[in-house]
Amino acid sequence: MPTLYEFPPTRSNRVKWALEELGIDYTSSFVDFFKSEQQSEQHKRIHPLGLVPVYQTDTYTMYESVAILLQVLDEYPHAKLAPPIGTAERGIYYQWCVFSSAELDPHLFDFMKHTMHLSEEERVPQIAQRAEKQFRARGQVLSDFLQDKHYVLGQHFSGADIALGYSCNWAAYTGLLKEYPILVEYYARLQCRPSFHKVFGS
Ligand SMILES: N[C@@H](CCC(=O)N[C@@H](CS)C(=O)NCC(=O)O)C(=O)O
Repeated sequence: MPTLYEFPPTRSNRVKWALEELGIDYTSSFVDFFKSEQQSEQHKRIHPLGLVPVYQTDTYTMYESVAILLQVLDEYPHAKLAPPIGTAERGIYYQWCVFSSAELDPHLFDFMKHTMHLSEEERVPQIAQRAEKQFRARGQVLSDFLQDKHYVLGQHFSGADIALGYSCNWAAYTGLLKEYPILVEYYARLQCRPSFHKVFGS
């Protein structure tokens, strides 16, 4: 049985959501950030940077939340959460999966740190302002893309919605999502999924 090394509600939830959508059995290994377990020698043997998520099966060990998501959804093609390789839909799916971790997450991370998580003395307003500006540009691009769509691939829910849905969850937490009614509605649709509740709670 595969193992997900996780610390909810961090980016390990992106992988957990994919596993719950697939309905496969897996073991959860809680990596306690409050005890700095992610920095332990034991954890660094499976993630050299001391991060989560890590996904381990009998045959491989992987990190990077979106890469793991792409891999597990390909392993279960009957779930139809990943379009066939080489199709136009597959290209769009790749684009938005990567967009979530490459274009949205870094700015959400900086904004969250410098407005919420760091102590007042450690916060740098210029970093928060820059992160907000960068996120807003990207949020608008995503909003424009989704304005006439139910999901990234139209009516069909896919892994791209899991990848972006995680970023929307993060953006809602930071207060940045509410500026985009289309994204708020999109995120509300994603929240209706039973697997969302299993992973994120109410
Ligand atoms: N690009 C990586 C980012 C992984 C990452 O930064 N994980 C954070 C949680 S969201 C972490 O493990 N932080 C622990 C630490 O900084 O000590 C991914 O998407 O998996």
